[in-house]
Amino acid sequence: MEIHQLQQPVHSTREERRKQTLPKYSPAERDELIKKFHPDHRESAYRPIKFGPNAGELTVHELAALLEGDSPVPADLDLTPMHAVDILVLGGGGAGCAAALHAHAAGANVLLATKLRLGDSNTVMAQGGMQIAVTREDSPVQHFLDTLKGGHMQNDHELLKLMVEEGPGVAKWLLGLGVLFDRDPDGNLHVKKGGGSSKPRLVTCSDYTGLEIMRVLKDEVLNQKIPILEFTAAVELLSDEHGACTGAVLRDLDNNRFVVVAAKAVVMATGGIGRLHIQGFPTSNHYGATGDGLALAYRMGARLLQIDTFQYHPTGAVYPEQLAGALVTEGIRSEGGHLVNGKGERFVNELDTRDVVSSCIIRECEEGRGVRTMAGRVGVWLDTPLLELEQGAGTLQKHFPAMVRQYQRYGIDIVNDPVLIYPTLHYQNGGVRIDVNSESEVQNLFVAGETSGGLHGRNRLMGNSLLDLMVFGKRAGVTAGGRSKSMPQGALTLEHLKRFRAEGVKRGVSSGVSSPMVLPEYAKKA
Ligand code: MEZ
Repeated sequence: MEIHQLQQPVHSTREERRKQTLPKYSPAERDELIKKFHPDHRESAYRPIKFGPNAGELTVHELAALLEGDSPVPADLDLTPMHAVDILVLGGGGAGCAAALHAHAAGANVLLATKLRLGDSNTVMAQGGMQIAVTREDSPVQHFLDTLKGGHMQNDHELLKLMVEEGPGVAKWLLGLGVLFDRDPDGNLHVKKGGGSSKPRLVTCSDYTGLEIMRVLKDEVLNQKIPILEFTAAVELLSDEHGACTGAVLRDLDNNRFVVVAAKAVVMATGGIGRLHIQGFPTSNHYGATGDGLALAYRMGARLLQIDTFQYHPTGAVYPEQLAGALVTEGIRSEGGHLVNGKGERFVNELDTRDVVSSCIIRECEEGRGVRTMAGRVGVWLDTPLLELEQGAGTLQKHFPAMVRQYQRYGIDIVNDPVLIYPTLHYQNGGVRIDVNSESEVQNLFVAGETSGGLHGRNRLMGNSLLDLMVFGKRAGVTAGGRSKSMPQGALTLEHLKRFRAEGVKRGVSSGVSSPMVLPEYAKKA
């Protein structure tokens, strides 16, 4: 059947659905749905990690292989440094740039190395906003409670408290740097409501919030003349005789040569893991999101948290094939867009938390109420034309210009036609355990942003990732930058790697996997 014919039930049921209010599921129903349909609960997707700090714990096969994989760095590599700095920042996304700027402001000599171009990151993929309690009707306490509930009460309370309390300061800093957040007619910051939140709390830049923030951060890194190495990927960390972090081995992707950097402290902000395509899921993540930081920190001895839980964003594009996995912002549901199955029925309150909504979409598809494309993908509809009816003609173009354009490029007009969606691998809920200053269990190894874990519990709320990057990027930069002034450079060794390799041999593990992955597997086959 042609896609237009498949869309008919959405058009024919729209008027009826407009009168409907769907109740939210009870806590018991939510738990049951998640256990039955959420990909985190597919037992066959998991196995215990064989060695290292998280030995015996379960994670997905793709990540376990990466953690147990072998470094490309030979044990006898000449460790004469090509660069010697106070702070080495790994990663050129939001957390990396924030850390670099704050370390620089603290008087440290900073080098920022990034595997692709400055700004290529999941930060730019965060479309729908950043949660900050900025209105009179809201408070950091309310933000704390919503986030805790969304995270199934598994969030680190100390980290969460800091994040919500420091939110307003982050908004001020970004405004000062020139981020053009949306405003109300009276000039106040305009806020929108996201899934799982009790109050409108998302500050936005239309549907390209992360892109706008990144534009400004990139400019500022350049303005401050912070040295940058682009197309240079971190492939190993360096340690001294006490196991503290003292720098990194990078690989110049232009000529494949190793680049040794001595640093008094390293801030790892290497981002997410979507390009591992866990359980075969498509992803909303950028091309470099291969979980490199997790593997590097792990063999240094840093413990990982909650690495058995991942976020599958409910609305990833299914059609056209070229967009498979691309994000369709939660903002569309926040503004009233219905999720509709192949029979024209709504099946979940669209503003429930992401894990619940995704579970319900998977349920609809598994139970035969989904819509199959010619390419064999399955999904349900997101009724975008409804927004024009409810909020007036021109709403989509005004509030979601990036989304309109994303589809227009393929001849699809989301003003008149709904879009087909299915959960897409979006975020790694867990990551490297950090303290309130973003320091991992390895001394002088700081971790910020998506590579870190604990803050979001088992399900992150929309918009909390952008705030996380800014708060903990700053904390890493300020602490590492401040500390570096009174600290000598430690010795550069690969002792941790020798120990890790020896443990792997002892456990009989020889996976043959090179780790970190650096670029997705399919990039290497191309
Ligand atoms: O925080 C996010 O994941 C986000 C803002 C995504 C979106 O749907 O726009």
